[in-house]
Amino acid sequence: MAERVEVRQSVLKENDRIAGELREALAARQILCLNLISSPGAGKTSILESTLDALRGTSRRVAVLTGDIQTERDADRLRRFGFPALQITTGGTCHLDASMVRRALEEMPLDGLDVLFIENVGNLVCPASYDLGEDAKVVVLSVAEGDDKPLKYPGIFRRARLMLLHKIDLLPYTRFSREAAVADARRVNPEIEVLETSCLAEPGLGAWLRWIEGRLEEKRQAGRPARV
Ligand SMILES: Nc1nc2c(ncn2[C@@H]2O[C@H](COP(=O)(O)OP(=O)(O)OP(=O)(O)O)[C@@H](O)[C@H]2O)c(=O)[nH]1
Ligand SMILES: [Mg+2]
Repeated sequence: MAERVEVRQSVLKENDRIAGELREALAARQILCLNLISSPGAGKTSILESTLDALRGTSRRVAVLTGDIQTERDADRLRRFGFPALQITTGGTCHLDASMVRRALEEMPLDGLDVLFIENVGNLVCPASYDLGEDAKVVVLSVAEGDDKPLKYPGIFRRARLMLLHKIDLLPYTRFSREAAVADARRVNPEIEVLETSCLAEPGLGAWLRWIEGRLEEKRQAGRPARV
């Protein structure tokens, strides 16, 4: 048992080292990196589809890495918007790690990008432990999943900067309490920001798009690191 804990700690340590290098490479180019995490089917790819659709009419340049255990389906969905989208197929692993992202970025030129979106493998547990060099983890909780998730899976809610309460259009058909979900998320992470979104109906994704612009502005004001 003690051996297993040691192996896990050294895997995470090596992951953090690579994630640190990725963070430096992204900071040097002033690229905002967002790591989207949720259970399967909460709506990560749909949110990214609508985001890319909204951004293609602007001067923003973005790219997506999308992780799944099998298939290229999500990358195929995301390529339709004219931005680079690469699938990372993990072949069984339930999360992305920093070395997978580093490998994928060897095939994706970073120069000129404003935002790199990473869609993690659908899973509320394992992806929380792996730093990918992102500026922020974004947890997507769809109202169809139940409002008890922040306390049942606290790790991701503790580490996320933002929670998207998604599929808010389905609220009338569920017993989901947005007040309970937000209160529980803030119990594990008092700083967590919360936005309500839907890809199909009001309020849409406007608040999310404005949040991204806010993070880009934050990044611009912080400037490039002096050393790189
Ligand atoms: N009602 C409703 N359905 C949505 C919304 N967003 C996504 N969906 C539906 O939810 C289902 C799953 O969406 P995806 O975007 O594939 O979810 P995902 O999180 O990328 O799934 P995985 O990659 O498999 O983890 C699809 O049938 C979408 O059409 C929404 O805002 N409202
Ligand atoms: Mg997906």
